[in-house]
Amino acid sequence: MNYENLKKEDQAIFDIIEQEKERQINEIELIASENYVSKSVLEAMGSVLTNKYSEGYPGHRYYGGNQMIDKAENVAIERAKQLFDAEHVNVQPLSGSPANAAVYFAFLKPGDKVMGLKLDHGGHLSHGHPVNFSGMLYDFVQYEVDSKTGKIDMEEVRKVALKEKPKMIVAGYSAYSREIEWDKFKEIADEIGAYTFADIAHTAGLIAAKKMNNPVPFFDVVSTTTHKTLRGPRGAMIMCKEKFAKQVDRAVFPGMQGGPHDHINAAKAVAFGEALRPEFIEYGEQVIKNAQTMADEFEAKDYRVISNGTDNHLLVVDMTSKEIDGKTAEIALEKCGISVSRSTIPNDPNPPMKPSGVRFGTPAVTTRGMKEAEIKKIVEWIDKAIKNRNNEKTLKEIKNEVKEFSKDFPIPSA
Ligand code: DSN
Repeated sequence: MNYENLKKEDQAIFDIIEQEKERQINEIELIASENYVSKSVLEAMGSVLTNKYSEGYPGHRYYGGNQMIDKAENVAIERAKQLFDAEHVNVQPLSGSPANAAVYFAFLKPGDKVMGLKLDHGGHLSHGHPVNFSGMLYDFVQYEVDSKTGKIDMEEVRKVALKEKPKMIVAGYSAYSREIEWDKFKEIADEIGAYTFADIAHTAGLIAAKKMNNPVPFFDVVSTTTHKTLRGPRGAMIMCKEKFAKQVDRAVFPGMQGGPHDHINAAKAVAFGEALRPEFIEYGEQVIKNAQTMADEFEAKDYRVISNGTDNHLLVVDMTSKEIDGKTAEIALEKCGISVSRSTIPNDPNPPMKPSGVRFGTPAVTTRGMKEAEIKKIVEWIDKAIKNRNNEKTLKEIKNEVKEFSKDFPIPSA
């Protein structure tokens, strides 16, 4: 990306962008929801398409001059359909929570009963947490992971569903490391006549790479962000059965949003094009191998990994097994140039600001070309940092080593 003008016109923001670029280059990114876009995605995001207003949908806009915007949005829609085997796609949602709000708006009335996974068990705020619009507007009942296995027990889900008879069941999570039994969710929903809603924000890239099961062909509606494992611009989309197309589109616009972000939607098209290439299948496979290697390495060092492993791109580690909380671990690792996010563990006795766990993810490091050997090295550093969390000198030494190591793994868009 050429920032020549920015450098001349706005030194303050230019400097901040340069500093952030340096941080990304010199540090290791293990936040499970982050990734690095390609140069092509970045270029589309930085294009003149941002100048346009285009309320409505291709062929039916409320503003003139949308011939090219229509083409770009249609390319995004067609590629998304191909990637996920979707009947209908709306690429306009601005981000994950607004996409989920539009889904609820399309299928439910305020006060309707919905079933979602509890936040501290791996769910998302927008799946019914009381501080979120979802928990305030809808009557959410929550299911949990099994306290022994750390996995979702479909018999328990069925029991809650039969007892509560929700109008919609939500599956798909933010901090759950196992394959999801979409078919069983569908069976249970059919038993009680509930809608099925999958939020695949975290695993969309792995599903697109055909490395995890795809709920899109048989769930009523599926939302995803586009910037996590899918490696596109920051945004979202909704996929649904053709019979729900109208109500979903109307919920997004004019129900929830005004003008779509056309530059972002074009960048989504670019990212979907990249995800359709064979290299993306290799990427998805390596993301999972890296996460599994990381889980094995942590277990070998006596850390408790929730559910004893992972089937996807992330793992949640109970840091109290090393007498440290998630926040203190996050801060110690940040001092070493390793970014992670603190996380609750199932039935966490500690509060969300200082929870017991840390969530680690491999999408970003895999984009940089890191493989199993590098993951082992990273876990060595993490373990050393945790053990030496009060030793600023050691943390600084690790930071220098991380910086040196990172030089060999360029970031595509930096
Ligand atoms: N913030 C995202 C994550 O980290 O999982 C979810 O919205």
